[in-house]
Amino acid sequence: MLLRAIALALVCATPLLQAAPKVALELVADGLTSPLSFASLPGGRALIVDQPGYIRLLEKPGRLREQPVLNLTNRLSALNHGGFDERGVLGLALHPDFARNRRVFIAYTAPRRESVTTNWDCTLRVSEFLLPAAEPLAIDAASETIRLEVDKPYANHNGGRIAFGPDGFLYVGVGDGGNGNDEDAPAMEEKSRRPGTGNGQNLKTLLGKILRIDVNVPEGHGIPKDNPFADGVKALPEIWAYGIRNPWGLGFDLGADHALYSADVGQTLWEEVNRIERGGNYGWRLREGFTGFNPKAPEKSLAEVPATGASGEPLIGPIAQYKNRNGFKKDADAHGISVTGGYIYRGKAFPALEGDYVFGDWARIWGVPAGTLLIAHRPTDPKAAWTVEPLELAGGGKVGGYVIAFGQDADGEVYVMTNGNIGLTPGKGRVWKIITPAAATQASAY
Ligand SMILES: [Ca+2]
Repeated sequence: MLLRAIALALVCATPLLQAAPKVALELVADGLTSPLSFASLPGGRALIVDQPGYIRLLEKPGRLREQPVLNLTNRLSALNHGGFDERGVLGLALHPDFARNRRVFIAYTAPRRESVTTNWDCTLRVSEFLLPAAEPLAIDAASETIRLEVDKPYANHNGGRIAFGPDGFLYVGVGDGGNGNDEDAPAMEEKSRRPGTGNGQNLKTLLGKILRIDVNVPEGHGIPKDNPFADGVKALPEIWAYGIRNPWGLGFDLGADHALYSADVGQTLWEEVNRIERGGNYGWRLREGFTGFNPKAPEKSLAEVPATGASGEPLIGPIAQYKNRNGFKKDADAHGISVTGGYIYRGKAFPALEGDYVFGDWARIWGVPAGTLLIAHRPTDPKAAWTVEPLELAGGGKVGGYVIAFGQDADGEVYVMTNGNIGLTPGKGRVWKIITPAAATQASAY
C-alpha cells in the first residue's frame, strides 16, 4: 500500500515537474490571407489551403509557388472579403493511398443548395479532386466529385476539418449550425426534428457531429458497416459522434492507438479538447466542457450537471478544458476566447512533448491579433485530465496574429497558421513550423 501511495503521489506531482520546453517559430509561408490546412506531399512539398478559395503549393520552406494548384473562388458561397468570416475553403486531406491514386479531398462552403429553405446560409461541401503527378502540379476543377453536402442555417460554426482515419474512412467535423447557444435550426426538416434539444443532440441532423463516410465508392459516399447508427433507424447513418458545437481541429494520432482528437469551440465559459470515440455523445448543448449549459443564460453554468443524453447514454467529458476569457476575464488560466485544435506531437524535435497535444487559442480578446500556443500534457493515468499550459516562445516573443489552425507533416512535426488580420483581408496570413530555439538560427526564424 505504501508503495502504491508513493506511486500515486508521483503521478499527482507530475504536472508540477513538467515545464513545457520553450519553442521557436520558423516562417515557412507568408503573404497568404487565412491559411487553414496543411498537407505534406511526397518529396518534402506541401499543400496549403487559403480560406478565400485557393490551394497553394509550398515548394520548400519559405518558397510558396505563385500560381495556385487549384482556384475554387467561383464555387464558394459569398464571402465577407476584408472582414471576419468562418466560410470558405476549410479543410483538406489526402487519400491514404494518395501516392498511387492522387485523390485529394477538400471541404468548403458552397452556395446554399436550391432545395434548401431560403433563410439558410450556405452548404458545407466535401469534394474529391484529382491532382495529377505531372509538373507543374495543378488540379483541374472539372475533376470534382461531390462526396457530402450538409446545409448550414448560419454562416458560422461550419467545422469543415476533415481527416482520414487508419481505417481508410473519411471523418468530417460539422458545426452545430451556427449563431449561438445551438439554436434549433429554422424549419427545413420540421417533421424529423425534436424541438428544443439543439442540433448537437438531434440525431436526425448532421449538424453538431463528427461524421464517418466511405469515399471509395463511385460517387457520393457509402456508410461504413460499423458506423454506430449504420442502419439509419435511430440516427442518420453518417454520424460517428455527436454533441459537438464547432469542431475546429480534427486529427488522428500518428502514433500509439491512432485515436481521433478534436477541439470543440466553447460558447462563453469553457474551451475543450475531446478524444472522439465511436458513438460518443460529447454533451453540447447539455454541457459546455464539464459544466451544465443553459442556452438561456450561457454566462452561468447550471447548478446540476447533466450526466446522460436523451437515450440514457453517458455524456463524455473532454480530455482537457480551459477557461474562456469571455467568462473568466481575470483568471490567469483563461487562455483565450476560442480553441484552435492541433495534433498529438510525434516529431523528433521535442522529446518532452511526445504524445502531448499541441494546440492553441485564437485570441485573448476579440479584435486583437494575439493568439496563444498551448500544450495539453498526456497524463500517466489515462483516466485523468490532461493539464493545459501555454507553450511559450523562447525569449518571451508573442505569436503575432490570430492562431487560426494547425498542421502536421509526415514526420509528426507541427505547424501553426496565423492571420495578422481578423479575417479575409489579404497579406498577413502565415504558416510557421514549430521548432526548437536551438534550431532557430536562420534569419527566417521568429
Ligand atoms: Ca463537450
